[in-house]
Amino acid sequence: HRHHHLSAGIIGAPFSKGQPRDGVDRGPDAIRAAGLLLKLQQQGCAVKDYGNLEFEDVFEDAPVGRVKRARAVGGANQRLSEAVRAVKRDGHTSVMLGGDHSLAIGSIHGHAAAVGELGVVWVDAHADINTPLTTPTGNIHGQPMSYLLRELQSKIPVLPNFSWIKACVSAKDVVYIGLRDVDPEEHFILKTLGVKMFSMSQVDQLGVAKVMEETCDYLSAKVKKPIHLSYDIDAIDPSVTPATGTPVVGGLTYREGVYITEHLCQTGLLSAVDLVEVNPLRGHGEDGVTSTVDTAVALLLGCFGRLREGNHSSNYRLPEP
Ligand code: Z70
Ligand code: MN
Ligand code: MN
Ligand code: MN
Repeated sequence: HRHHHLSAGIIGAPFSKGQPRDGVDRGPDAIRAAGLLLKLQQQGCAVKDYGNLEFEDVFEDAPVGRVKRARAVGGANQRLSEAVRAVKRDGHTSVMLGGDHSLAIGSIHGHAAAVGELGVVWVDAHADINTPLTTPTGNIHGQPMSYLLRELQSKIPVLPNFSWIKACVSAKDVVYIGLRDVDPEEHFILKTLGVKMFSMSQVDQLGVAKVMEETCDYLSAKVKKPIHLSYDIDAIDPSVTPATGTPVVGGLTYREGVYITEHLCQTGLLSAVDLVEVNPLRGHGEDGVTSTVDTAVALLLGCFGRLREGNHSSNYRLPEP
């Protein structure tokens, strides 16, 4: 299987207002500084860096019910949606570097606007499916899936700067992997809608290879739709990726995390990727940040054809003596 046809369109989204901690807006530059672009190019991937999005300052952004900073989050995601749509129009696999996970609203919305129906693989310790009325924290990074799922729209109240959002994903087209910190209200939603999920228990039970085989069989059962991978770095165990806002013990190993990306790349259906919640101001010191950022890069390289067995380009010839 050759991968020279792959091209990445990279969008930096330095946005943190879907959650309360400073630093997650530094994720895109930290991931670039770890050599993402050069490493992608070295493995034969064409790369276009669209740079970092600039988000308007919002001066009056009082909570709406429980929901915090709705105007800022709504506006940022509208901008991101347009950017992802443009990257897809240009023919690239979209790579959105976050920023917090509220950015999945705009990323998935723009991807769906460009290509139509999607399969979504959501790799995360958390389900991020609270509605504005169930959220225990008010943080929108714990809610993005609720705005995107058609089946939940009757439960979503009007929010400022959210009126542009069109729910564009069906519950049957979503697979969760890595869950281990799910609120009761979220668990009710997942079970009521029958959302496919592989919690950490199922990863333990089945192994990651079986989880990925079942994930791809499930998403491609009827028609092969483009896949959107939304990867929260906190899915990986905090012993490996501590530099994130809400680390949760008992996560995916580095190897399991990378295997997910290798497998999805091999389907040939991977059409957009989010890599979110890398926070270089968290984690315990420089080593924790380096380990987190290097893991994020390894996950992205896996999305673009890197195999741990090694790779070579199709036109390589052994040197003649
Ligand atoms: C909780 C909420 C969350 C990430 C925390 C937490 C959600 N369920 N997501 N950290 N990345 O606030 O809704
Ligand atoms: Mn998340
Ligand atoms: Mn998470
Ligand atoms: Mn391929």
